[in-house]
Amino acid sequence: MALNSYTPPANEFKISMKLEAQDPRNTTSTCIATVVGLTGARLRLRLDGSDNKNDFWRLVDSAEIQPIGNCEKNGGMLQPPLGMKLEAVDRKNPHFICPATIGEVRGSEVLITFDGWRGAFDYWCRYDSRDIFPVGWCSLTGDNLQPPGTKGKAHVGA
Ligand code: MLZ
Repeated sequence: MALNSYTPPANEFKISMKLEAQDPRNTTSTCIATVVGLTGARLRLRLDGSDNKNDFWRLVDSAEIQPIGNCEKNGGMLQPPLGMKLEAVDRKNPHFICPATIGEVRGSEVLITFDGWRGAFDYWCRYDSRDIFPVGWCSLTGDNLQPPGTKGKAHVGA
């Protein structure tokens, strides 16, 4: 492996710019990421839908980051990051909105799994279902967000 030359690549990125990045935990998957920090010739990146616990750093000219549109241009499919978090209606107890995790994606369908509960409450729905919300939704609307359960799967990424 060659060392990098003494002429570092120019860093023309700005905070909050979006790009396509390989998911570091799942390198066959390309996701949308946001520049959340700049250090010299490196970018601090956060996959959209992920939290600040999984930030990663890439050199500005890394092949693992590409401009938006690159994946589609090459016939690829953008993916949500592994363990994208959300708040979801418990369809067996529809008065409850609970912390949840995407367990699997198939085309436009997503598998909703409830944090701290075994599979009994899981369901498949479309990605644009009105039963699923981004993290922070309940605190915006004033709905009561249930605490996670204490059984079964813990939170992915925690
Ligand atoms: N009382 C019920 C509520 C479970 C709610 C789970 N939500 C994901 C029970 O304990 O089965």
